[in-house]
Amino acid sequence: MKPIRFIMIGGFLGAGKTTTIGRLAAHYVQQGLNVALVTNDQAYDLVDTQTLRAKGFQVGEVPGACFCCKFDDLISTVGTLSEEKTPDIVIAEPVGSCTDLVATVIQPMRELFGDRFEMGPLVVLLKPSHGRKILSASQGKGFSPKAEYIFLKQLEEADSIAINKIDSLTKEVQEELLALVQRRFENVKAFGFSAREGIGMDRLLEAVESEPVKRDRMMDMDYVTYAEGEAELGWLNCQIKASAESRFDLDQLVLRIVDDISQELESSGSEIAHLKVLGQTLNDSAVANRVGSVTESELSLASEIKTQSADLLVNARVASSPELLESIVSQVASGLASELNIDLAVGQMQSFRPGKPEPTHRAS
Ligand SMILES: Nc1nc2c(ncn2[C@@H]2O[C@H](COP(=O)(O)OP(=O)(O)O)[C@@H](O)[C@H]2O)c(=O)[nH]1
Ligand SMILES: [Mg+2]
Repeated sequence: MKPIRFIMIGGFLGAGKTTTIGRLAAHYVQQGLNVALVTNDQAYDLVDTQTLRAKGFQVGEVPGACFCCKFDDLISTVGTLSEEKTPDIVIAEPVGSCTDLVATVIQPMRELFGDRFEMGPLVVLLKPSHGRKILSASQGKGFSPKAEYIFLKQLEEADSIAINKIDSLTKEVQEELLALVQRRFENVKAFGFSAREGIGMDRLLEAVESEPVKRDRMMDMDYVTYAEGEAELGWLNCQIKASAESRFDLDQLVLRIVDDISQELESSGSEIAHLKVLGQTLNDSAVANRVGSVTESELSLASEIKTQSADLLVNARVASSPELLESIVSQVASGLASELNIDLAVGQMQSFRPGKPEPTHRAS
């Protein structure tokens, strides 16, 4: 049987992984290939899974921890996706705060399941807002020194670094970023593209289709700093059921929730890594995103509908305590409910700081 080509698109929270994977999947489907996607998160109820499914793709989900700690679940999820028809390509999105993927996922898959998988390269997306801050400072100017460690390790282990969102950067900033990346990671291939606008897709495809770099040894990793960096982030996933007597604009609602949560977080001095809200009815989906405290909120998927009811999912990764996140989300839901006359029933809420990563395997 022909092996499945396995590709991972890594990168920090909000770098554009889900958007990129959606674009790559559409490209390969158009070429007649059978494509399956795998999403991953520390918690359950993932906006990304629903966003990609809403685009019509076959998506499996590995929730509860990163791929490296849920290695067996990753393999069984790909197995489930292969039940009806073996995919030609599996594209996987690791958690945006995860690194050391070559040693803990790619190499173990190659060694243990080399007959089933043809391992593709690890393409890591660079989030420009963080990249510029972190790469141009000598130290400690990024999100937080330990989260910065994770950000840099993600880039260090990449087979290629794709600077995303160039549509939002001037030519000078694009060149500055590329030079910063090339100076720091001189042996890694780097290029710019835009997942949202489809600019530079030929460069992205070339990176994705190239052979992984041959390595003599795995990257050095300090798991204590890594764990502390992850634990600086508060994580919250929650469901909200929206219903009203008259129809409301779903796009406006998801965007308002992102805006209001962001405003509260800003007043409390908490930096956002990625905040996303999905609104879904039986046939339509809307997604609003915010990828930093200084960037604007945006509607990344418009439903263009009015409805009397919708299921909402909030996924927040913020440098704050989970308790604060919980109280802000509840407070925003009740404030908006009375302002907009929509019943916003907050359901299951998971909030925590990610635990210490304990990979199932680690190649040496
Ligand atoms: N301007 C711009 N925004 C983008 C681009 N790619 C993704 N985004 C936006 O960045 C946000 C986070 O994207 P997402 O794919 O969810 O990032 P992930 O967390 O890495 O999966 C969303 O609002 C996207 O619309 C891009 O090429 N240009
Ligand atoms: Mg994503």
